[in-house]
Amino acid sequence: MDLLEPFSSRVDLREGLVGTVAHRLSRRLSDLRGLFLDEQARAEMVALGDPLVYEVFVAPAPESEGHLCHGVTVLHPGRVGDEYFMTKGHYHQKSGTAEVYYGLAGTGLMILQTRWGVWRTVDIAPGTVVYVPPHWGHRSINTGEVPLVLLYAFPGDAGHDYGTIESTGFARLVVADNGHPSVVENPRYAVEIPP
Ligand code: PAN
Ligand code: ZN
Repeated sequence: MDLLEPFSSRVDLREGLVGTVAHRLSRRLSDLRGLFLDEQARAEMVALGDPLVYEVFVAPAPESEGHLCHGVTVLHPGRVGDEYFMTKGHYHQKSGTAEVYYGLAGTGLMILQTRWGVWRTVDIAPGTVVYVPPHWGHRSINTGEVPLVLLYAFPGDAGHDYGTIESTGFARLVVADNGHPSVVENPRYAVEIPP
């Protein structure tokens, strides 16, 4: 039996996760080609400075069965056209694995979607716990003016499928309408064909 030493990290609302951190993953707007509806606006923003959209601070839990991968996502405020900054979004590769998110700072939404087009949105703010049940794809969206900071934990063997969302998108977009978040149909959404 491999016995892992207990460890702890600390959440800093500006710095993300500090202390015991395995790695830090940064996504700039240049990494998010094709994610936003207004591709021209995205390309212009990349040329004008390529803002940091989000960072994921990953605690050093093994990515294998029995463990709990966890960390902190810091999603910055901003918009591409009318669309708020958001994460790429994914399904778990091992589809029957769930996830828990906990809102630490900022305000936003999570959009969750099944492979057959059922979608839901859930508001997230400090103190909100969101349960992402097995089989639901998920994406976080910052609809506020300050970073949206989220703690997450999911089974170590879950894995990530980004390709499906890259090809289908989510059924809904979250856009600013007179300064307020509005959930609208995604004209590019392509539902998957059930097997
Ligand atoms: C989270 C996400 C994180 C970044 O840890 O990975 O918020 O979002 P993307 O992975 O969609 O870029 C999670 O849901 N892990 O399973
Ligand atoms: Zn996930």
